Amino acid sequence: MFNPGQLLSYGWNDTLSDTFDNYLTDHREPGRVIRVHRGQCDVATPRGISSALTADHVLCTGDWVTLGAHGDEIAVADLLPRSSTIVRSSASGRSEGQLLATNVDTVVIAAALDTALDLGRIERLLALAWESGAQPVVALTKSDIASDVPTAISEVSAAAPGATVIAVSGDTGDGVDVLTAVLTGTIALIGPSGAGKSTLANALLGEDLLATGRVRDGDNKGRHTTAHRELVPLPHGGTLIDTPGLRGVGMWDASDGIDKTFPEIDELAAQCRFDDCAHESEPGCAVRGAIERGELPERRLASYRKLIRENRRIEARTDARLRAERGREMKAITRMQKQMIRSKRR
Ligand SMILES: Nc1nc2c(ncn2[C@@H]2O[C@H](COP(=O)(O)OP(=O)(O)OP(=O)(O)O)[C@@H](O)[C@H]2O)c(=O)[nH]1
Ligand SMILES: [Mg+2]
Ligand SMILES: [Zn+2]
Repeated sequence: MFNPGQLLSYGWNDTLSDTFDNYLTDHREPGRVIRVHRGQCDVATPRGISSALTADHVLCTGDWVTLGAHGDEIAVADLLPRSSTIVRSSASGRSEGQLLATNVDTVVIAAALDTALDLGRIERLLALAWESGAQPVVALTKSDIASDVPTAISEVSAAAPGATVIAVSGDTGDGVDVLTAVLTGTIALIGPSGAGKSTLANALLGEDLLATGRVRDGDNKGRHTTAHRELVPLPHGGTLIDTPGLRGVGMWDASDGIDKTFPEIDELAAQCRFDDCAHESEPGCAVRGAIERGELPERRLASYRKLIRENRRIEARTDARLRAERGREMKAITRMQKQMIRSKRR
């Protein structure tokens, strides 16, 4: 029988054991990526943490891999299929998505109560989280210095159907037990810089393992203290991925995630008279009806529209890139065919 050793504290389970059966030969070892550097990564293995070359793989913290010998060094041999991926459109605006974390079961969206609530941002992060396949939870952090926690909870809950909203303080530990109770498997903390992700992570870990940094005076924005995505084992089972503060959160092929973030709009839209209702001034529009009756905040519809529009733009850009790639492939094929014909003539 294979002995997972230290991998047990990095999320190893029976399902993984079955999956790895297809990958593990005599010379391969299983591992989980805990941190990615340039061309290299730190991997948890049955025997401890090992450094490995990434070879040609595009890896992310949370990935399950196999390791093999590569000359004198160790390299990642296989990347196993991911059970979930958190992806945003890359900050540089290129037409590729950027992976934030993989194989995550619970996404903890951190929003601090020392700044004005940004419901739109929370909805963005929820769309990303739902799209990833993991279960989102919203943690309203710094509850110890908040003026009106109950109002914040009810406002955020209205913007987060299907997700649990919990007020916590990484400083005093308030609410941390409630949060722990809803977390399963691998959890990833995401949110803006200064939201208190690393402070909360330390509270969940029960020790100050991760660096935290003071926010700026005046606007309470963070200083991007966490620079790397990092996976650490939790003391009572499960694993945690802390991530650097997000500057912008662009949608990335997230139409399902957006629908799950706004389920009530989807439901109402099904009752509109016209199938292609844009919920603007069409007669028999159930969405506008709900807004007029005060049942759906206008803000929710505007936020939904914004994310849908953005997602379409990204999709169009990706399509353009794929078309261009296909065009290049076709040209290469044509060139090859011409060369073949020429060489036959010779
Ligand atoms: N009062 C109070 N302050 C907190 C709490 N959580 C975090 N802070 C403070 O907020 C600041 C930022 O906390 P971090 O945990 O570093 O924030 P972060 O989200 O990890 O930020 P980045 O790593 O930059 O993305 C620090 O000064 C923390 O002490 C809390 O629950 N209560
Ligand atoms: Mg941090
Ligand atoms: Zn309508």
